[in-house]
Formats: sequence, structure tokens, C-alpha cells
Amino acid sequence: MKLLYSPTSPYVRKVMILALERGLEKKIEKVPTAANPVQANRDLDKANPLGKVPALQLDNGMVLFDSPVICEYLDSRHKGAKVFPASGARRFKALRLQAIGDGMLDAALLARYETAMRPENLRWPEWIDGQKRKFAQGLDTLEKEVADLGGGLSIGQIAVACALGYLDFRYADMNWRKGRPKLAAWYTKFSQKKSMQATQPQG
Ligand SMILES: N[C@@H](CCC(=O)N[C@@H](CS)C(=O)NCC(=O)O)C(=O)O
Repeated sequence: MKLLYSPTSPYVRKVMILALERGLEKKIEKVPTAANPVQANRDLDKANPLGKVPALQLDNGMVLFDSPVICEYLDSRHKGAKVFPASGARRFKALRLQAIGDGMLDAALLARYETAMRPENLRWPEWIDGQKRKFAQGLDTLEKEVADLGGGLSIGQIAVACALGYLDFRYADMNWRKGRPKLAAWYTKFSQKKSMQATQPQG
């Protein structure tokens, strides 16, 4: 399998954490790939019509994209405990947490594109504030629902950890831990996993 990836992408990090946790990393060849909403990368566009990483090219040529889909595929490829619970309340709790983690990332990335990429005269502060509000509300919800982050490894935990790691990476000045001690304590513990250490964003 080939993973079109960027070393700072938090969605790629989800995929790699799952792969490392379940011993699949040796089966994945990582292909560094530029992904940028303004400058098209024709090779990436051919693999993923949405022009985003991660995209996973399978040995039969099919390309999977969107981290939830790639993660669910990888979860079907190992014999260990599943990180996508098969059914019932556990499954939907995990998927809901994944949606919060991914949604916080979507908002954080949109706010970052607005400042890091958009020309200054075209920036829209209310838009940035609106995106920041979304990830702040996500954090508050996680602080209240931190009990749902317990139990065996789940895709929900992985997605939330990647979102928190991304806030540390790109929004360190926001100090998301302030007023959210339970979530901060959960993240400190989760961050000690080798898979988290091995996938820390660089650059
Ligand atoms: N929903 C997608 C989001 C992927 C995504 O936005 N990736 C970013 C890199 S972190 C990207 O490729 N951006 C390029 C673009 O938006 O054109 C997923 O979960 O995989």
C-alpha cells in the first residue's frame, strides 16, 4: 500500500497512529505529497479528486481517501483488537468522538489557511473567529465528556489526540489546557504512547 502523506498533516497522523498501534506500518510505503488548496498537485488530484492527503493507494490500484475511511480499512487488515467497535453504543461513541476530533481539525485548518495562505487584504477576521469558536466548543464538550475517552484504544481517542496535538503545534498561544484540566490530563497520558511520540509533527 502507498500512503500519499505530508509530515505535518494531523489526518495523516491518525492513519499512522493506527498503523503503528496495530503493526501495519511496514506494509505502508509513505510517499511525500504536496497538498495545497491553491496550488494544484496533478498527481494527487489523479489519486484523490478532492486533492487532499491522506490518500491510500491499495495494491489493486484502488485509492481510498478521507482519514476515517482509510482508518476503517486498515482496521479491517489486522487481527488485533479493533479500534472501530463493531456495533452498538461503543461504536457510536467512538464515531462521535472521531467526528468531534476531525471537526475541530477542519475548523483549525480553515482558520490557519485564512491566516497562513490568504493575502492579508482578503482576510476576514469574523471567519477566523467563527472557526476558532468551533474548536473551542469542541474542547469544552470533550472536557465535559472526558469519561467517553476511557477504555480500550478507539478511533475516537486517536482523532481527539490528533486534534489536540495539532492545537499544540499550530495554536500553542491559545493554551487550550486552561480551564480544561481533565482533558489535559487525559492527553498527557495518551501522548506517552510510542505511536504518538513517533508521529509528532515536525517543521
Ligand atoms: N477530511 C479529510 C481532510 C484532509 C485534509 O484536509 N488534508 C489537508 C492536509 S492536513 C489537505 O490535504 N489540504 C489540501 C487542500 O485542502 O486542498 C480527512 O479526514 O482526511
